[in-house]
Amino acid sequence: MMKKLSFFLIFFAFAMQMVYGVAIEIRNASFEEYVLSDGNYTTPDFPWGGVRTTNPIPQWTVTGFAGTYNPTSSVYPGGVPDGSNVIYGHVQSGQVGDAIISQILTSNLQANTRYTLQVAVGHYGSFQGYKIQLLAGGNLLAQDNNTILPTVNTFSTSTTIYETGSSNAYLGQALEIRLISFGVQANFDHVRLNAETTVVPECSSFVLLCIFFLFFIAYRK
Ligand SMILES: [Ca+2]
Ligand SMILES: [Ca+2]
Repeated sequence: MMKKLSFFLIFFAFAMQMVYGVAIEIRNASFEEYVLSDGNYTTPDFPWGGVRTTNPIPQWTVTGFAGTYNPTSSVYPGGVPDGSNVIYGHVQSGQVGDAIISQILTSNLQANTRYTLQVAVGHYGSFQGYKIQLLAGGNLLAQDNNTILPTVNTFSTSTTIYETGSSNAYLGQALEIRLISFGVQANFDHVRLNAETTVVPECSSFVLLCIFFLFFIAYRK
């Protein structure tokens, strides 16, 4: 009877420490807000084609040259990872630097949490690489610095993981995602950020009580 009870208490003590997984909200995460005809794209300042707009990727801040793009099936015969659109970063002749597409999220960095950032990276044309970064309060937490090379005319998934403990210099600061396209050009789609938080309940005193009780049983034997 005592043995059964002690097993139950051990089980309960572990069960009390729960992991909650949530998908963190990213606005226009699949770049579908702009409706484009097949093959068309938005552009910040390219006078020779595309849809010229000051807001080429809604909800995202564009630094450099980037836009939303609906590729034809000759560009990506297997289709795009999600929906119809992707984004591209580009460098125009005479321009220097990479295109940076960023979004500050409404979620803040939480303690005891494992963050998994996933982004589909597409290889089209003269792909020169990319960086995918997770930040909090403008501070870099983790990044994928060009570790995957998708096969030409296909997408592959980049995964970046960052884990916080009970303390972290940037807790409570706003999370941010940055997608960086080197040169001409990287494509991105289907941005996902998942957070798994380990919740140590307030009744951790109960766990202590369980341990005390187990010691008590062991001592009696
Ligand atoms: Ca999409
Ligand atoms: Ca298309």
